[in-house]
Amino acid sequence: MHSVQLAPSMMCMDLFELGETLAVFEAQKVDYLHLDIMDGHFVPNLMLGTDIAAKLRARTAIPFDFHFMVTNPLEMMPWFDIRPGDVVSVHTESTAHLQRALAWIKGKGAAAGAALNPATPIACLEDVLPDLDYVLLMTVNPGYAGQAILPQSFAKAGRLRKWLDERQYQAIRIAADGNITLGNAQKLRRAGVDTFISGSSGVFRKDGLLARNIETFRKTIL
Ligand code: S6P
Ligand code: MG
Repeated sequence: MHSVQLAPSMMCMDLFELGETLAVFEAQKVDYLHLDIMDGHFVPNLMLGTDIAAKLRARTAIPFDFHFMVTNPLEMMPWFDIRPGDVVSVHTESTAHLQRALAWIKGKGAAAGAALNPATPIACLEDVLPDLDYVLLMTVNPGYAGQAILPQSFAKAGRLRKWLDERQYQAIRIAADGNITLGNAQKLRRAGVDTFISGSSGVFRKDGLLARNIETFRKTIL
C-alpha cells in the first residue's frame, strides 16, 4: 500500500491569512499544495491563475499539485512554472491528446496524472497506463468546493485499485478530490486511495484550527 499523502486545496484558503496558512503547512510538512486551475469552459468556474501560482512559488518550497480543469491543457500548462517534484493532472475528458499531455508533463520532470470525472469510466485509461504516475479520482463534479461526495466514489476507488493491480500497475497512485472529510477519507483509504486533496470539509474546516485539523488527519488516516 502506498504511503498517505496530503494536499490542501488552495482554492479553499483564506487569502487574508495566506502567510500564516503557508507557515502551518510548512511546519506540518504537507506533501503538496493542490492548485485548481479552472478556465470557465471545462468547468463552470474560474480559479487560480498564473499570478497566484507564481506568488505562492516565491513564498514556499512546498511542491505543487496542479489540477488542470481546462479545455486546452496542452495550450495552458506551459503558462505555469511546472517543476521537477510537482505533480500535474489533466482531465481525460478535456483533451483528444491525453498521451501527449502526460508525456509533456513528464518532460518537465513532474509526475503525470489523469483526472477522471465521476461519470468517466476507468477503462479509458487502459492505453495510457505506461504514461501514468497517478489517477486523480473526482469524488464530486469538478468546479466548486463545498459539494457532497457522490456515494459511488467509494466503489469506484476500490475498482480502480484492483484494476490497476491486476494489470501490474501497483506503482500508480490514486488521489481523491472532493468532500474529503475525515470519515470519507477513512473509507477511501480502505478502498485503496493514498493521496487526499483536502479542502473546505478537510483541513480548512471552520470548526477547527488548521494545524489541529492536519494533525487529526495524520493520526486517523494511516
Ligand atoms: C473541485 C476542485 C477541488 C476542490 C476541493 C474542495 O473542482 O477540484 O480540488 O477544491 O474539492 O474541497 P471540499 O472539501 O470543499 O470539497
Ligand atoms: Mg482539485
